[in-house]
Formats: sequence, structure tokens, C-alpha cells
Amino acid sequence: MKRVFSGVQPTNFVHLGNYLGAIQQFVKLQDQADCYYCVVNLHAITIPRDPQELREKTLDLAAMYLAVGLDPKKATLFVQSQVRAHSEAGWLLQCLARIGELNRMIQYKEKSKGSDSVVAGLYTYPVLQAADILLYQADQVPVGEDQKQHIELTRELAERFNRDYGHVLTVPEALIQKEGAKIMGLDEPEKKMSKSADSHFNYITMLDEPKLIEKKLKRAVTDSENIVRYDPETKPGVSNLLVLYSRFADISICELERKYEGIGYGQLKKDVIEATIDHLTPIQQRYHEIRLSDELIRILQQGAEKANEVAEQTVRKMKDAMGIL
Ligand code: AQP
Repeated sequence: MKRVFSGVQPTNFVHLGNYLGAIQQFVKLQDQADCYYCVVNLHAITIPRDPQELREKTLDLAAMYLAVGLDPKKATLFVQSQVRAHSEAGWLLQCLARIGELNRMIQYKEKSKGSDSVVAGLYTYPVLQAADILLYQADQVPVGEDQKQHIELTRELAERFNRDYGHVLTVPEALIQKEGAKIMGLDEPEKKMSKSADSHFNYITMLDEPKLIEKKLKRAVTDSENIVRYDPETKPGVSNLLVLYSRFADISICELERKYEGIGYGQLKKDVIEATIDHLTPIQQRYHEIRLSDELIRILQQGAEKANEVAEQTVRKMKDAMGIL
């Protein structure tokens, strides 16, 4: 059986990009593979966070994992900081990663732009991410397109480790969907939807109320052509709306293009609003039930125990191979 690992940062609320790009794949894969899904809270502190808020957001994200349909009987759900091997393996791999490689990381360049107080953790975070994945000997890593470069680095580090110290680590591959791998910002559809966008009109979170979803989608940037056609290059806003509608209503984009022949953006937006609200409402109801239950803590404890067993084995093998007593 294949092994799968992935994680999401508990920063702000999960948005439709995280959900359609990554988390929906997590749910499908739990029936086909041995899956480990993590709330990567150690990554979240690469940008300063309020400690109480980080605690809450960590549990919020774990509750969202369950609300979208992850089943702790099928997949292992846990919090990164509750498995110490992540930090330990992160250091071992930092001693293999090269400065030149980290300098090339696009996310680092984007997130550090314009700041004169960038912390070292933001720079080395792709190496910790590699450790997260390699500890579980994952074959596949379901992610959005923006993570492609980090998975390439992970593969490179695993191959380098195996070459220098003997075969210990599985070299994983990224699992990136054909459609929805990059959901674009509603207010700026040339760029990806992002939790850290300046305006909340950029994204729809999984917990946005129907009225807010409607407001955000009504304001979504389109173009002046008023012809519904999928063309991400020249019509990024309309194409993004088509992807959302296609994924939520389970209708192919070709079919949607036919459906909207001679019909303008007003109707398209109305339909996207309805499909989005219909999809998110039951998830939101489940989320609110789960978030306050003791069950959540118990599931995370059990998940951490299982994750610890696997991760400890790998880090021990890594240390043995490197001659670390
Ligand atoms: N816009 C997106 N479209 C498709 N997939 C996306 N992902 C993120 N944005 C999009 C995927 O979501 C997973 C978890 O991401 P993360 O928590 O590690 O955050 P991130 O990649 O840094 O992106 P965010 O959520 O928008 O945060 P910021 O604003 O901080 O960059 C990953 O698999 C990611 O590919």
C-alpha cells in the first residue's frame, strides 16, 4: 500500500485554494493509501504569531480536517510539534541542504520581500518540510502547484542522503491535480488565492457565512468581454470562477462553457455563489460540532502516538547512517 503525507499551516482559516488544491485530495486518498496528515504548526512560526491564537488555530485546522471528511480510522491526523522527530530530522537535513538551493526557493523570495527582519526559519522552512515528508517514507505528497518546487527539493535531499549515507529514505512524488491545483485570488486573479493576502476579498474561507461568500464572489474581478470561456491566460478571473463552479457542482468545464453560451457573467456568478454555499454549509455545521468536542483532542493524541512510532524509526535510521550516537 502506498504511503501518503501532507500538511497545512494553521495560519488564518483554510481557504478554497487550500481545500480544492490539497485537502480534497487528502479525503479521496484515505481510501486508497496509508495516509498521514499533519497540522504543521512549526512552520507557522516562521512569521511572528500570537501564541494563544496559534493554539486555537491549530485546533481549528484539525477540526476542519475532520469536518471535510477525514476519518481518523482511515488516516492518521496529528500536530507536527507533538512528534519531536520533525525538528531533529529537520536539523539533519539542514546539514545536507545547500545555501544555493534555498536561495532559489520562490516562496522564500516572495514571503521575505520588503522585510528587513526575516527570521532564519523562513529561509530553512523548505528543509523542515522535506523532513516532515521523508520521516513517513511517503511515496506521494498531495499539494497545490505552489509547492512543486519544495517537493523537488525534498526529492533532491532524499536522493543526496541515500547517495551519501546509504539507502534510508523513500524519494516521494508530488500529487498535483489537473484542475484546481492553483485557485486564483478573487480580487487579483493573476496571483494565487492566499491566506496572507492584504484584502479579505482575495479569498473565501471554509467558514465564511453565506452572505459574505455572496459579497466576495459578487466582487470577484472578471473582464469586460462578458463571454464565459475558460482561458486562464487572457481571462483569469472568469476561468477561476469556472474552476470553482466545476469542482463544487461536479460539472466539466467544457459543459459549463456550453451552458453559458449567450449568457453573461451575472448568471455565472449567481450559480457559483449557490454551488459554493451548498458545498460549504454541511462542512461548516460539522466543523462547529467537532471543534468544541473532547473527541478532537483524543483523536490528535492517538494520531501523534502512531506518527511518533513511524517517525522515530526513520530518524533513528538516519542518525545511525550518519554516525550520530
Ligand atoms: N491558491 C491555491 N490554490 C491551490 N492550492 C493552494 N494551496 C495554497 N494556496 C493554494 C495549497 O494548500 C496547501 C496548504 O498550504 P499552506 O498552509 O502550506 O500554505 P501556503 O502554501 O503557504 O499557501 P496559503 O495557504 O495561501 O498561505 P500563504 O498566504 O501564507 O502563502 C498546500 O498544498 C498548498 O499548495
